[in-house]
Amino acid sequence: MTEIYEELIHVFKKQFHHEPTDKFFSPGRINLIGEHTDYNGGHVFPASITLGTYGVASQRADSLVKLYSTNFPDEGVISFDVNDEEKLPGSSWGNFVKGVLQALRGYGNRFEHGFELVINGNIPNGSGLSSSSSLELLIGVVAQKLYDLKIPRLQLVASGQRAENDFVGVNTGIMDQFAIGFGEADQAIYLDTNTMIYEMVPIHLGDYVVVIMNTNKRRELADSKYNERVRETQEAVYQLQKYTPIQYLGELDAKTFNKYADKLESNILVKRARHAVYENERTKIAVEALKSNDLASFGKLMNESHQSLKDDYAVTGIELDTLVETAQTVDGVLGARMTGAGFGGCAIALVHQDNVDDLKAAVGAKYESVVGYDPSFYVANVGDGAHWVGKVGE
Ligand code: GAF
Repeated sequence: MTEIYEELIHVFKKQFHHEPTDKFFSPGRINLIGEHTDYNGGHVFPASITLGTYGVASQRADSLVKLYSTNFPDEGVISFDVNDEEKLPGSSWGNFVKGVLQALRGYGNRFEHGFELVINGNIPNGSGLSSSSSLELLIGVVAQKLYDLKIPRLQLVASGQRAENDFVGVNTGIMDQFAIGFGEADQAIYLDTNTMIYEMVPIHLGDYVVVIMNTNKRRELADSKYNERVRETQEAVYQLQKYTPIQYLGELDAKTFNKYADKLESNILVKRARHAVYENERTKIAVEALKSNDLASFGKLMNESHQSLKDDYAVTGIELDTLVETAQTVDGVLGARMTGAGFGGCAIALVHQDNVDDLKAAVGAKYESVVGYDPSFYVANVGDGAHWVGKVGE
């Protein structure tokens, strides 16, 4: 970690000709179970991981923001006024920064000065481990520290989500930003996205580990398909409201849903809504299983979750299915499922530590033969949420 900051300070001095004042870190996340439930008012069970976005920054005397990422050197230094509301052209990562600043202003925060920021992220790009939310929360903690703002954590989290929704145009739920804003080492977060009540649950896996399996697939059209699922489940709610007074599918248990399912006007809507309802139920049971150290039941629910995301929600695809379905056949694997939005990105497997190499070998070989290129593997370590790391030089 020290080396990453030394390198960032070096790059900062080269770009801006003075030392930065402060160091920051913001993680990525995995979701253990509870997928595509957050915008449906259901439960989620994510955890922040030790991969993430590192940053060094200092405040400027004028109102300019100057950004540089060692991951995107071709973009060079991105520069704009801290209060400017225009989007940057194309898909510049600077738009996530602008989006968070705009959302923070919307909550009444005022910025007179700009800042300089150099970042490096080690979350694989487009992997579905939420590199965008990691950046959003990094900007949140940078603004909080540099401007000495007393911003409540939930406002930082909501600002990240608003950046994503209003500025970037993806209608995501709150899960990713919440996991990154509230994450703690070795704990998962059990969040009810309807009430926003949450509970930290220690992750005691004994001899088991969570392995992240990356499809290394470019996530084309992922944003538009994601928004399509949001629309479909909203439409299902709208149609069901004629029979039962709900705001979200997460308010329905499986029995009540089945009573009204045939009122939905298309089979597609039945499938989408069924996933949202059953996944929410599974998540509640899975959290109880983890609390009572019943990893076998937890693993089984992971498998069921993936099946539902494949058959009913249609967000997996050949790459994720190959990873997950192969992993499920390996000795020592208790369960496997895609994690995050899907359409590519990553899956996770709950596997005995002695079988990690078997998993990599079996899944790697099968994936290469079906998909034509290699997946990547990382053991997930659960680390702290977004935070100020310290002063430079301390
Ligand atoms: C993405 C979104 F950002 C989350 O809000 C969540 O909906 C997830 O997909 C699916 O569970 O990561």
